Amino acid sequence: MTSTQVVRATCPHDCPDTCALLVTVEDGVATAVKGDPDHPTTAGVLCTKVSRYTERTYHEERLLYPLRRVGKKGEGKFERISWDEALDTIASRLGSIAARDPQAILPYSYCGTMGLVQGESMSARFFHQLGASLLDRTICATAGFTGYKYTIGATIGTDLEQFQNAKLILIWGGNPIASNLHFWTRAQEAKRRGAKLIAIDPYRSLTAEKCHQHIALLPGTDAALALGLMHVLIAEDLLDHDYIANYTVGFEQLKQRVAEWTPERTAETCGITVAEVVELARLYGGMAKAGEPVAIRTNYGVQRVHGGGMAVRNLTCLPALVGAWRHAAGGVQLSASGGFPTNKPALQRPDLQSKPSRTINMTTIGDDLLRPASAEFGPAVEAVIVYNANPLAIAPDSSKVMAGFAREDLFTVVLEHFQTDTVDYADIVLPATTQLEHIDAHSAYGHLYMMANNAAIAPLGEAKPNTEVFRLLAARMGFSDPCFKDSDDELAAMAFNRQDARAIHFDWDALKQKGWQKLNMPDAPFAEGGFPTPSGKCEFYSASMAADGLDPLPAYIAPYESVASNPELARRYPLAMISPPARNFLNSTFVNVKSLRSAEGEPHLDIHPDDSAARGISDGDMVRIFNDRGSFVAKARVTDKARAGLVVGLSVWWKKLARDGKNANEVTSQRLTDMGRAPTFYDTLVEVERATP
Ligand SMILES: Nc1nc2c(c(=O)[nH]1)N[C@H]1C(S)=C(S)[C@@H](COP(=O)(O)OP(=O)(O)OC[C@H]3O[C@@H](n4cnc5c(=O)[nH]c(N)nc54)[C@H](O)[C@@H]3O)O[C@H]1N2
Ligand SMILES: Nc1nc2c(c(=O)[nH]1)N[C@H]1C(S)=C(S)[C@@H](COP(=O)(O)OP(=O)(O)OC[C@H]3O[C@@H](n4cnc5c(=O)[nH]c(N)nc54)[C@H](O)[C@@H]3O)O[C@H]1N2
Ligand code: SF4
Ligand SMILES: [Mo]
Repeated sequence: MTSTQVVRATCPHDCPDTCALLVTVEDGVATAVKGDPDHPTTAGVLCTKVSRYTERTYHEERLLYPLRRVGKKGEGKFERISWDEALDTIASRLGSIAARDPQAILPYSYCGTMGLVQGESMSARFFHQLGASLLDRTICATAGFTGYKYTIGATIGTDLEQFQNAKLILIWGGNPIASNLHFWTRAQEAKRRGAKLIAIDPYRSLTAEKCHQHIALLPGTDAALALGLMHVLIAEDLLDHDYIANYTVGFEQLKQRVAEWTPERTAETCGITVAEVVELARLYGGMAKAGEPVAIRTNYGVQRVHGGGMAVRNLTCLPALVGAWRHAAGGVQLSASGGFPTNKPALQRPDLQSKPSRTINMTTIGDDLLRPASAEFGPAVEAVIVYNANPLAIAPDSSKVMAGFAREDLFTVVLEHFQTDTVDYADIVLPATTQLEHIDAHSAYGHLYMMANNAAIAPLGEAKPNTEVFRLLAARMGFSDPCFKDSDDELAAMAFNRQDARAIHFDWDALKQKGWQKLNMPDAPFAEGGFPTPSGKCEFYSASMAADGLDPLPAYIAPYESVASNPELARRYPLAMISPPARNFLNSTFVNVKSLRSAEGEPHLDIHPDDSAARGISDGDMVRIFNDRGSFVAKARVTDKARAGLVVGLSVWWKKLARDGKNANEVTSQRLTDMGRAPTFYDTLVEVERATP
């Protein structure tokens, strides 16, 4: 007789949707992963990637045993060793480096899992006690978060569960069909109820194709578009004067600032028509004035350029001008993460640091691994412990990242599920459990539910949860604080701060049973102001920005690399390149799952017919994309989905699964955004030519 169980779990991936999963387990084997029909935002639906989760978990290439490198760095040749040998080797190497200067040790991690336990809990405690360098986790969202927080105080906004009631939705720099599916469900419901959907995106993405209107501006010019919209809203008095007077600061200064952003100047800067600017403002302001809920869903496409923080700040000013926040279905949503009172001090124990450590920015890992010791930098990095991340594939300016990880004197440990591009450079590889094999507690950035993940199956092979690896290393390093004995259950139970009214219902044992629990939050968070900014208002003028050396008013910061802002560079590299997520991958996760990789085919480059014709490129040709930083090859798709002057390479491919062993990050740069010290992946000029076979 077979035993069948259904286990409640949570999708761990770096996706706003954080779906509730039901895992069917038959005789200890996970046989199906489905979306929980009862969870209000998941509603029984998963994306293609995670509906095939068992294919990833039981993949024949899963790492099942600790390994030691036997080949050259990058070659990917390893031999099996025991856990004891692996942990002893790591503890002794880290111990001898730490004896000289623990800051020569660097953790490198991001959101391979978004779990609060398997992410930064025991790992953070370990590195804090060790005195290692701190990692500034900037690779995704810090530019926009910073601009958003200067303006409205926290990363909270319109609740996903309200969007179906909006009458106008601007999908601004996001492709939710690929990357925020359960928002798209709501947007479609809004459409059925008569809402208008407008995509603002340089590329006709899967989503832009399905909206009523698509405004294809030049990449990196969103800040200007928002300034132009504010100009028209003010000039045509499409304003909510009462909301402005009561709940905002700096309107008079804003009015002066946007005076110069005429529709003509805006259209010219953004590469769109004057009518597109004026009509969008009239629609947005006019509908708001008529009392209709108007909403903005903005995403990460806006912020991966020099002025990315300011761009998000500018568009975040719009709802307050027109009083859109009065409606639960109005306002703006960038991320819901700021609603969660996660108990980071308890999970991560920064108090274990005996003295402050330096911070290294994960975005500039390429340069930082190659930096010698100096007075400003401190010691050269001698050891990197990578978990929940694949820097060789995802960090900008790849050839530098590769050169850094190829250093013979660098000691590299990678905790992974698979032999990724990064694993190829490891000295010691440790097999990690997947979400089906460990427990975790989750917040989300696209909805407002605290989520639980129960372990559905036993760890495969000798895989261990990240937490267990750091517990075992702590013991070997002689760390005696009792916190290094906390179990995963005990860690999960401290995930949210119950002292905070929003998490008042948090009880780990109950959450494990039920799977989720909504935060206690109002439906319309800023209907009557109450912004968590220093002034308590929406800050058109931000004194904090002035104090931080930034322009306190909305402004336009041009891209580092664009035809308009850098004509000299554009003479050699005239095409702007963006590399947003491919639908069937999640960053570089899933690229090695055959069914998903074959759905994407191979690395492609979308190029406009005018640009391909000028270069003698035909559809299906292999092309080389290059600039001063490097090059990679892809198969050309000649299409007007990419506006003229723009090329698009959907990402993030594993380098070793591409023909030339390279990906789009060969050409991206390590320059940082205006705020948040974030990457500028979509601020890249390139040239494209037919590849010689
Ligand atoms: N399937 C899938 N889902 C994912 C991911 C994935 O890799 N695959 N990644 C996850 C992660 S880590 C994140 S951060 C989110 C990202 O979520 P999103 O930000 O929604 O990412 P995309 O889906 O690429 O949407 C970005 C859109 O911005 C456009 N864009 C590029 N530059 C500009 C610009 O300058 N201005 C404007 N207005 N638009 C621009 C791109 O063409 C693209 O269509 O998605 C998450 N979900
Ligand atoms: N060119 C370009 N580059 C980009 C982007 C882009 O749009 N264009 N997007 C950027 C963005 S938004 C982001 S967020 C970053 C993402 O960069 P990363 O956070 O590095 O994401 P992934 O590439 O998905 O790598 C995560 C790895 O974690 C592993 N993992 C998952 N769960 C666990 C676990 O429980 N334990 C351990 N030890 N490992 C685990 C997975 O197997 C996977 O290999 O990439 C950035 N890079
Ligand atoms: S990747 Fe996103 S849409 Fe897919 S199952 Fe996970 S949370 Fe849901
Ligand atoms: Mo991200």
